Order: sequence, then C-alpha cells, then structure tokens
Amino acid sequence: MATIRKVKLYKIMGEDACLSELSVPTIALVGRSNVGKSSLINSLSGRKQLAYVSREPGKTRTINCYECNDGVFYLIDLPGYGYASVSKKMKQSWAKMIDRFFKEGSNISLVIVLIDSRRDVTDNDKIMINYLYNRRMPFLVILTKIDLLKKGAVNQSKARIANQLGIGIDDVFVYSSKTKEGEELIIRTLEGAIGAKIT
Ligand SMILES: Nc1nc2c(ncn2[C@@H]2O[C@H](COP(=O)(O)OP(=O)(O)OP(=O)(O)O)[C@@H](O)[C@H]2O)c(=O)[nH]1
Ligand SMILES: [Mg+2]
Repeated sequence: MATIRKVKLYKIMGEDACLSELSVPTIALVGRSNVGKSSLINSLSGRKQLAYVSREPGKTRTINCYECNDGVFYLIDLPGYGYASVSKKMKQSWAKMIDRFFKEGSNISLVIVLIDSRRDVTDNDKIMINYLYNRRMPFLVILTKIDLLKKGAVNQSKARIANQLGIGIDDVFVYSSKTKEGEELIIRTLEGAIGAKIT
C-alpha cells in the first residue's frame, strides 16, 4: 500500500501565518467545503483522525500544515471555500489568508484542487483554477468520492469536469478516501512534484 509515512501535524496557522517557515516542498489542498480535503490527507497517510473530518461543511478554518516523511515535504489542508452560511467578513478573511498563502509560500510545489466527482464545477472552483493558472502555479485536479459513483461513470465524470474547467482530461485525477482507488497514481504524481520518493 502506497501510504505516506510518518505524517504529523506540524503547525496550525491563521491570518498571521509565517509562510517563509515552509522550508521544504509543499503540497497544498484546496476545494469547496466538504469536498474531502481532510479525508484525503487522512487516507493518504493511513491515519483515521489526523485531520478533522466532519459532515458539516466549514470545519477546517485554519491553514493546517502536516509534516510528512520526517520533514521531506509538507501537506497543507486549507480551509474550504464556498460555504454559504459563512459571513461576508469570514469570506474576506478567507480570501486574504489564501492570497497571502500563495503569494508568500515560495516552496509550493503543487496545488491540488479537489472537486466532488458527482457535482458540477462551481464559480469558486473556476476562480481558483484561474487564479492558479494566472500565477503560473503548478496544479492538478482530483475528483473525490468516486466510490459514490456508479461503475463506469468515472470517465464520464472526468470528461464533464475537465470540460467545465477548460483543462485537459489528463490533468484530472480521481480518488476515493474510502476505497483508496486512484491512490497509486496520486502518490507517484506527488513524488514527481516534490522530487523525492514518498513510500
Ligand atoms: N463516500 C465518501 N465520502 C467521503 C470521501 N471523502 C470525504 N467524504 C465525506 O465527506 C465529508 C466531508 O469530508 P472532509 O474531509 O471533512 O471535507 P473537507 O473538504 O475537509 O471539508 P472542510 O474542512 O469543511 O473544508 C465527510 O462526511 C467525509 O466522510 C470519499 O472519498 N468517499
Ligand atoms: Mg477539512
């Protein structure tokens, strides 16, 4: 099994995050609330309750940094966007935090944008992809929760979402935190991004 070794919470950062501290290759996860960011971190690290998972959206409200493989790289769980009942002030604070994160985090090797495989792309997803594209940040898209799709629907889902985002189908990966389907390809891609073996 291709599990990331020795993952531990390194730091929880808020608006005052000191991103120059991220001195090794860093992989950041973004996506709407409830899409499965925290679940993906738990699943890839073989830990059930490392990152906090909840049925209620909007649980992760800080930048949670996980140190992996004895400090070879970091995985970062960013707060989810698009949670409707969050106040305007919270949304502004989120946008500020994310903007600073991408501007100052010079060691970001890859941004993973998570999208629910069963849903359509939202405006926020498009804004995020455009933002990353314009800043020339390397990113890939992972469709989550593919265990909830009917057999045979995975490729359709990939084609639909790639089309909605205006990106190539090969830039769209799939994953299930429940069955771990898609894990091997994701791990190999992360290895390419950080330039080191993970498992
Ligand atoms: N069936 C299934 N459920 C999943 C999967 N990944 C996540 N979930 C469920 O989706 C819900 C939200 O998961 P989280 O990992 O907390 O989502 P998040 O993106 O971290 O959400 P925020 O912290 O609110 O931004 C939980 O009930 C998870 O159990 C998956 O691959 N398959
Ligand atoms: Mg979360």
